[in-house]
Parts: sequence; C-alpha cells; structure tokens
Amino acid sequence: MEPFVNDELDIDRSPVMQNPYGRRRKSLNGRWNFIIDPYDTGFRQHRNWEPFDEYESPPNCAFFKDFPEKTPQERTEYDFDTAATLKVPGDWNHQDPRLEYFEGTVWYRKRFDYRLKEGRRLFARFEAANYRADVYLNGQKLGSHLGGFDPFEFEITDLVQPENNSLVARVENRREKDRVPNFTTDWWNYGGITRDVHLIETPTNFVYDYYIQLDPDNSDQISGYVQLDSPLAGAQVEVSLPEIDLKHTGITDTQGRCRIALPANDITRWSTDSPKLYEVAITCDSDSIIDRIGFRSIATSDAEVLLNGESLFLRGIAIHEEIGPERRRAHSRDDAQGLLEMAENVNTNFVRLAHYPHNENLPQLADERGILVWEEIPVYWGIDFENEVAFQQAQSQMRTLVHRDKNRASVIIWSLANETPNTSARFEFLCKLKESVLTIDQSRLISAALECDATQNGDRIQISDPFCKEVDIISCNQYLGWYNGQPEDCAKLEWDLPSDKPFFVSEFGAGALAGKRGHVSEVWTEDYQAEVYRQQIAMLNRIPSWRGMSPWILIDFRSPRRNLPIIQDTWNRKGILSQDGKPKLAYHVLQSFYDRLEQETKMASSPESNYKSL
Ligand code: GCB
Repeated sequence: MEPFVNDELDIDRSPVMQNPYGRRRKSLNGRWNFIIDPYDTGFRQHRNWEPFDEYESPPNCAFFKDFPEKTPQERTEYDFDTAATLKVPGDWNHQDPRLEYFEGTVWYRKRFDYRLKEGRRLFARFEAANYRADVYLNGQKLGSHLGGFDPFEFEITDLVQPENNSLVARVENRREKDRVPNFTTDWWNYGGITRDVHLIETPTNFVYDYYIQLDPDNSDQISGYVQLDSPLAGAQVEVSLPEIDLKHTGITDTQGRCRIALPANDITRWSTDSPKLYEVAITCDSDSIIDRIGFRSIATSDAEVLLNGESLFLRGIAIHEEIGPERRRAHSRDDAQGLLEMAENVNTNFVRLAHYPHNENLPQLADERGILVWEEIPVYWGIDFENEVAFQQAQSQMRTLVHRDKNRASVIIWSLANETPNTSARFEFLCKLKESVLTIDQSRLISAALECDATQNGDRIQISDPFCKEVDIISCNQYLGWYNGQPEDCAKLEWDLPSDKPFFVSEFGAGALAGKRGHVSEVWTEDYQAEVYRQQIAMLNRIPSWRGMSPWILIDFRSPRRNLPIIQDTWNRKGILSQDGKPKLAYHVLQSFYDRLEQETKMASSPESNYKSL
C-alpha cells in the first residue's frame, strides 16, 4: 500500500510520553533517603526567602546539592547518606508517625548508576508526587511540577553519569488557595512520591505518543495519530494489528506527526461482556512500542447511553485510591486489582474514580476486565475559579489525564468538576476546561458532578446549573436522607429533568459504622444506611432518563474532616464496606439491585424495558 501522506496535523502535544511501562526502563522504586524540612531550610535562604535553586551558584546548605563531602571540617547540617529511608512509591503519612498529618516539605534522595550508550536518551519519570515536586539531578535543577496525581518527566541524557547519580526531589503538599484542590477536601492529603519512579531509555527519535481509537464519527474506521518525538517531516510510521493482519503506513508532517486510518470491519468491539483487546504495534525507523487497545463506541442519544450502539445502564460505585487497613494510598497493580475486584463483587459494570486521577494501572486493568470508568480531576468544592493560576493547574491536570488514558477503551467519561458553586466565573472556568479536553479527545462523554436544587419542604427537585447544557450526561450528587431530609422523603420527591440527556447520580449515601445496628431511623447504623439505599433506588427508578449511578462509596476512607469519636475517628463512614472490607447491609441492598438489573437486562428483548419494571 502507498504511504498515506498527511496534511499538517494540528494537535495538542502531550506533556508526557505515552505508555511508559511499554518502554525500556529501569525502576527507581525502593528505599529513598529522606529529610523532613517543615521550614524549607534546604530550599530557601532563611532571611530573604529566596529559593536557592535560583542562585547562580547555590550554597552547600541547599539540600539538592546533596552535600556534604565527608571531611572532618564539613559542618553542613544535613546528610542524606545517614538519613532514614522511605519507601517509594508510597505516601509518607503511613510510613513514619511524625508524618501522619504532615503538610509541608520532605526531601527525597536516590542514588543510581546508569551507563547510557551513545545515541540513546534517558528520561526520569515520576508517575505522581503530591503536590509540588522540584527535581534535581547531580545538583542541577531538572524542573518543577504542580499537581498531585499526574505524571511528569524530565530528560536527563546530558546530565546522567555512569555511577553514583544523585536524584533529589523536594516534595511539598501544602494546601494553597491557587491549587487544585485547594484548602478543603474530604480525603486525606497524602504527601510524597506516591507512584512509581523510573528511568526511561529511548532512541534519539522515538514514538512519543499515539492516539488509536474507533473513530467517533465513523465507527467503521480506527483513526488517530502517531507523534514521533522529533519534529521532522518525512519519517515513515507503521501501525499494525498483527492478530487480524491490519497495517497502516504513513509519513510524518513537519511536527513529526502522522495521521492514522484503518478499516474497523474485522474488529471485535470491546464491551463489558467481552473486553476484547488487540495488540497494537507502533513502529518508526528507530523505535517500536506495543500497546493493548480495545475499540468501542460510546455515545448518547436523547436519554440513552449507547455502548457500541446498545443502550446501557451504568451500575456503578465510587472509589477512592486508598488501602484502608494500611491507612495509605493505593499505588500498585495489586492494589488496583483488589479495589476493582471489590467493586465487581457488587456486580458493577462501572466505577467512578473519585476525586482525582488514579494510577494508570487502574484503567488498564479496567480495560482487561470490562469495567467502564469515569475519570476526574480535583476541581472540587472551593476552587478559586477567578484565579488564572488555579485554572492553569486544573488545565494541566486535565490535559495530562486525557493524554495519559486516551487509548483506554474502559474510560468513557471525563468529568470536569465535583460539587462546585453555580457562578459565572466557575461556568467560564469549566467551559474552558471542556474545550481543552475536546481538543485532545472527542470520542468520550463529558460530565461533571453537579449539585441539584432540592427543595427542603417541597416535592420537586431540579438541576438549574447552566453547565447542564454543556455536558453529554447530566450527573449530580445528592444526599436526600442524609445531609437533608429523611430517607422516606425520597418517596414524595419528583425530579424535573431534561428528557433529552441521560441522567446519572454521581453520589448518594449515608454514614454507618460497621456492626452498629438499630432502628432504620437511627443515624450511623447499618440499618439507616441500607434504608437510604432502598429509598434512593425506589426514587431514582421513577425518573425516565435515569441511566446509572455511582453511590458514595465502596469503602470507608480517611478524612481529617471526620472527627466524631467512636463513630468516625478520622474515617468517612459512607462505605458500603468497612475499611477492612466487611460488607454493611447497604452492600447487600445495592448488590441485589444490580443483580436484578443485570438479570433483567439479559432477559429483556428490548433495551428500553430493562430497568423500568423494577
Ligand atoms: C460529597 C463529596 C465527597 C464527600 C461526600 C461526603 O458530596 O463529593 O467528596 O466525601 O460528599 O461524604 O460528604
């Protein structure tokens, strides 16, 4: 076949390379020496507050210089070599009692050897560090990153030495007004290098990024692009699916990009029942990388959510990225697998990854297991919507997330925000955010967890938020029976919702201490929580456009806002599982509802009838 020559492709270049785990890499996980530095002694001059890394020649007391030399005369007051160690990846909070509530600066240092051959390049990549990271190699600043849940990388080709390199990261997790999230969250502010760190080796020019998906406008075709790292025209690129003998060759434009188009006629669609993934090889002269990609369409039509053209109900649950019994952030593939399995046991086909980008191994596993995924960034509660710095941070987190997971079939919803106030500044902020998602990916649904206007004593509810017009699927969080009203009020309430969009309930729930039993009217009991679930489900079932939900939440999780002694003691108790995985009564209510839904869906000849009869 003749190579396909492109027009110039105008795309948003990803801030990080695609598929780090599919490349030649060396893990830097393990023990890193650390220094707790609440006063930023190693970062700033103590009187004028200037950062040492802005000095032409930083003093030895700047921790990133990784001094001292071991001479009897040296009186520098830090030493990584004799400092204690923390495990990377891993939040610092659970590893040292001094750090459980710590919000400030901790310095990490790792030594490594690396013999980089001529003509090869090397990158230091962090999958996440919360919130700000300043990174240095052998005393030289590589750069800074803001954002607690997204990957970042720095090229170190010219700085790396064969032996004894010093990689230093200053990680700082203060809550600040212009950050995303900012002052208040209902989750633990786990600090540190919370995900993998690795060195990634590449050829001089390499496959930097690719986007290979079923075309949203033409489901007979796979389309997308390959981006080589060097902005050079005329390089040949090949994308192939060996299993079905499909191949596309193209030539890069002056940005090093090449458009991809492959016929999709022989492709088995990825679905929740049959999550078929294809091995896809992306090759250029000097490089080759393999991914496993599923192909499916996701769309809405009036109130329907359509997966491969078929109507679908999203039987979901929300999850935080936390391992309760160990009081830590989840970070490994095993952690992600465990969380997904617990979600699957309730018979879900959908998870809401709240409230920030989870580790990329979660959507990868969801691809393999056939679970649909909602992803979001922490534009949460009190973000400073008028602040351009906050917007830049939100945008950078959103762009990185969309780029990172744009090849994952499981991911069907990009959510822009959670429970944010209905103001014009926030409307504009979210519209700009939506725009930046759409410049990268137009093949998924846009949503946001909005608020509804529940009448306390009335009998109707609506969502008057104008952002409803901007989303593909209208989602709202609502706590009838918990933060307002009684569970039985659900029976009287009617919802006024547009009929031309699917309606999704992104949260409802109630707190219950596992093992605490009582009357259904007694708060904090399992019985009360189960009653909220029963009443909510009955109410939602009356809404014609209702197409799914992700009740709050799978497992009890830690939050410094939750201080009621004996009941909470720093745990949000809205889990349907206790922190150590014991099912509460509400678990069984939800599970049997989802079981019945699934049975009815299987039996129904018409997709229309699958849940209305419940
Ligand atoms: C919400 C938030 C969630 C909280 C939850 C609660 O609306 O979106 O982050 O944890 O309520 O438990 O109050």
